[in-house]
Amino acid sequence: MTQKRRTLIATMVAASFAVALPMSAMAQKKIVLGFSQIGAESEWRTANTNSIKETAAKEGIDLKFSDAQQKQENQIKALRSFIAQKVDVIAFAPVVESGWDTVLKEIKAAKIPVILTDRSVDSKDTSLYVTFMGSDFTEEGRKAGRWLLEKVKNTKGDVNVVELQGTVGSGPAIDRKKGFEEIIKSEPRIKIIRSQTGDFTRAKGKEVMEAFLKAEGKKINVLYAHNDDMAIGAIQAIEEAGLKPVKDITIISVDAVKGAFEAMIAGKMDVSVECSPLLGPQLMAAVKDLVAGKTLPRRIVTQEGIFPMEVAAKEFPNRKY
Ligand code: GYE
Repeated sequence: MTQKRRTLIATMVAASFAVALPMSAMAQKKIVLGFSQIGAESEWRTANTNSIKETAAKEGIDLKFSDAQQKQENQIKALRSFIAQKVDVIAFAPVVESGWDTVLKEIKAAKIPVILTDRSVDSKDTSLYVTFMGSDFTEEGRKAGRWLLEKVKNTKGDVNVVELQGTVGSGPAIDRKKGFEEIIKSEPRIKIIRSQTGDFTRAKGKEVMEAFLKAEGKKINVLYAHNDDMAIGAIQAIEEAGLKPVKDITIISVDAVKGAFEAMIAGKMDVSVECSPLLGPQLMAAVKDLVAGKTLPRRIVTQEGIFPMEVAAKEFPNRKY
């Protein structure tokens, strides 16, 4: 073979590779992600689901999405079905903190990596999951508490708080209570006179606030709700009882979803502590990194702020959820 011919063949082979490579890349198997969502209990959750679905589609990840309707048993079933389907990665937002060890061990035995998103688990064996990405709920509770301390610092007399807790046993309910209490204990005038779960929904928030109003009436000075949906339900109850939110009862809430901004602009909510549901991009990035064999940080914390009603109208156009 002449030198010239050899070079020609070499060039042809190289050229055919150049064409063949992107085609084989295209034919490459898509990453399959099993995601078990808690439910659709709040505006926050809907935004979270949308963020996850949209980003998976954009990143070309095959998402197996399952809605547990706020029941742990449904989540456990979904996780087991992801094992059976041999997905590449499992991610889930655990509705409550406890009771996951058995299923997490099954997943580990199947060698499927687990990412916790939004809420965490209380498993002692931290090798059962790779990372936990989401907010610092205790800090959110502290932010709510600090806002209240500042609000009452030049006033006199008791500050009677009623608290609407999130889902019993869930990370955000436990930690938002803890963080708030940690801060308000420095001011003995602030007292939580009633505290009950409203399960993070508007309907329950309204129902429980009605009961609080019946029992305590005008004694109530402040409502601390663990999410905006419950606060919005409670605002309805307050108005129906002939009282004025903000004026008669200070309303403090968490999430800072659009509904809260609308309430603040309407003068019916004092403040909402931000909790971002837009976890899709960081989740999909983590899934890709995992499949590529990279090591993830054990904890990925979402950065967030706090929005009092005075800034609501100005901030509203910038809100994405
Ligand atoms: O605050 C609430 C939702 O886990 C952070 O769940 C989430 C909480 C959020 O239902 O609105």
